Amino acid sequence: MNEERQAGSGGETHQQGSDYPVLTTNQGIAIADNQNSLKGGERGPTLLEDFVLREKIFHFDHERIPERIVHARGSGAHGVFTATDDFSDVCKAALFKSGTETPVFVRFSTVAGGAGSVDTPRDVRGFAVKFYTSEGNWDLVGNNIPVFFIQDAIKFPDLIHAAKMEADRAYPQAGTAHDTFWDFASLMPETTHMLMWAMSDRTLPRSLRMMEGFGIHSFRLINAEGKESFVKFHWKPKLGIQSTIWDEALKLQAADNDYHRRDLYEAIASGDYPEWELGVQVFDEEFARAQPYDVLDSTKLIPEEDLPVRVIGTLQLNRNPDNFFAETEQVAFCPGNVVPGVDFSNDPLLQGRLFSYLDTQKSRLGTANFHQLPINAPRCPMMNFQRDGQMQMTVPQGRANYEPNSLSQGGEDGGPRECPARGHSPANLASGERESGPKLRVRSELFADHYSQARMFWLSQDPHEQAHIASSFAFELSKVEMPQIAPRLVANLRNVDEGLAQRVANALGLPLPEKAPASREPVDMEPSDALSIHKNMKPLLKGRQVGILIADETDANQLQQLVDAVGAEGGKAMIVAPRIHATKLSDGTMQKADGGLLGTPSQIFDAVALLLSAESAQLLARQGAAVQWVMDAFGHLKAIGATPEAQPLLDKAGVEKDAGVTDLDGFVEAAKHRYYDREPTLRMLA
Ligand code: HDD
Repeated sequence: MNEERQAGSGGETHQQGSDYPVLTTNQGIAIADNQNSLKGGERGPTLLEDFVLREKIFHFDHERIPERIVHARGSGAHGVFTATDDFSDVCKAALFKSGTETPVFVRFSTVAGGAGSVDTPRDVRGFAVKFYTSEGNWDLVGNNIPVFFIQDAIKFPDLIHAAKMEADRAYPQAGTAHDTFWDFASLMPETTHMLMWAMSDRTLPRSLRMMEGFGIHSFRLINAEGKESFVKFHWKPKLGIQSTIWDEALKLQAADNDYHRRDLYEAIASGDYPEWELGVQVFDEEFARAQPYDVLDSTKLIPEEDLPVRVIGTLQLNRNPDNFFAETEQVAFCPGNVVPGVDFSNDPLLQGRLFSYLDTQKSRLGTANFHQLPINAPRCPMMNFQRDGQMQMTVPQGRANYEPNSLSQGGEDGGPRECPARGHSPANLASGERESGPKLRVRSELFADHYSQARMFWLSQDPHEQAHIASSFAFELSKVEMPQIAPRLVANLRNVDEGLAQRVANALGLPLPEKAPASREPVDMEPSDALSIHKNMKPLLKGRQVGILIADETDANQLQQLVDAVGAEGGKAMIVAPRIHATKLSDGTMQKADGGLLGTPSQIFDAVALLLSAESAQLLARQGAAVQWVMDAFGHLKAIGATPEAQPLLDKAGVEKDAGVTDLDGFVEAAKHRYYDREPTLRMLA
């Protein structure tokens, strides 16, 4: 238990024999009455001298701090990073020494919405990791997509202004389907590669536990001999990648605003700890020079087929925050926080970030002492001569507040000194590389290729994924009102793939516009399977949730067997019934359900089973909620297992037999998959 928690919950116990500690003001004065303010007479006015009331309301009035300008909506967890491979050939950082365990705090987020927005809009997800290493804090502040919208930090305020709710009308919240975003995107062809990812199911993760993470930029690593390498960081979820589909994501917003936050919290609380592997793509200048793209350009990735990902560690999230505000809200990530052995590249997007985060923390947390907050403080010794400032929490001892000093010669404590051997030395010093030139507001030549990798991404997707991308473009652009925007975007898409552009134009009912001139002709790149979700999904029940619909006369044995079978595979079974508190099973026992049918729609499940008697199935086939429950599970391409008696409900919901519609025997196996082949029979995709 840390000091803050003791201060909050410890203290003197009640004198009248109760176990509760005494409630006090912030000044430690015991409170006699927390129900009534002090009044002049029974029906008289409230008195200003009531310091208990004044202090309580004053503090309440100041509870909120400015939310993050981007990534305001987030969920966090504590965990541990374990180095699993000897990586000293590349990096000298202590956290990578094989077997080393480093505490971490991770915050996942959406980008565009405010702090109170929903968890499942179409949006990029932040994946920020703070490593409390023995050599200081290292923050790897990435996303679940390996590229970014823009190439230079100077465009970030424009991008974010365009993406967030519009300036005059303050909508839409948490979504890019509006004029200003697509106006900006269509005028900035460098966004095209990221748009392809954003319009794919990558922006609809099924769970925060089932998405990849990326450091995006090329960073530099240095080993003990001073040898430098470039690196790209990858987080690979042990549960595989899994996304929802658009209709499901929309309905999830209605079903559960906190879908991802709850999923993360419950998984950790139940001991089903989410895990990722940390992988690296390590390369040198020679490799960098040989590529048809610039490795300093954050709109480009390095295909894993060209440079395999080497796994060097495991991340496990194993403890929920004790307090959302103190930890998840106050955590302050800064890409500029690096440890010896890790350094930056000259990526102009990264360079701008090095300024922005420190600056934003001062504005958000109100003081340059934000590093003293428990969630931000390093877990290794920290000593310097920085002093004072708002909310100074430490009490430095002695006279030494400057350096050099000779106070120790007079018998006093002279304080800490520099340590070149352990200190962080910039990578280019280590290599002696010269990085200077004329002052220019330019980008290097290869940055001008905006389409080769967008095309590679498109060609790497399977036909279902391509249909989702084309349909998302069509959906988002259908929300755009200004006539010049959609044709301009489609004109850009012609540089990615003519078929894609045609499909989007057709879906919008627009004539195909003239192809936009490319500032640099795209080159052909081999498709990469690593870029596809469908090619990388793992058939697992672990981490997934199965909904079991029961009603009166459900077979008690079948129910128990199914719950056990799901649990044996690491899945979570959740029983749903029309009446939550009282379902009479076939053996006469009363079963309490985990959720009522009306409040537990099937979109929160990965697969559903219908354990119904003939009579119940007949009854439920006349209930809209039950029919919708099954219809949505089918429409969202999920496995449906059913007793033969449940057939009337399946029929009413329009369920047609396919590989994902099974009897109870085949259900657990079927539940490990999604049935994308079903989709073309259900809805028109672009
Ligand atoms: Fe950023 C927050 C990720 C470019 C400026 N960013 C923020 C967070 C993530 C990212 C995950 C939330 C951290 C948390 O959970 O507290 N940002 C990225 C990635 C980028 C990127 C992956 C490109 C590769 N960001 C970027 C640029 C700038 C910023 C170019 C400014 C020039 N980002 C910020 C910020 C935020 C932030 C305004 C808002 C809250 C915060 O920093 O702490 O400073």
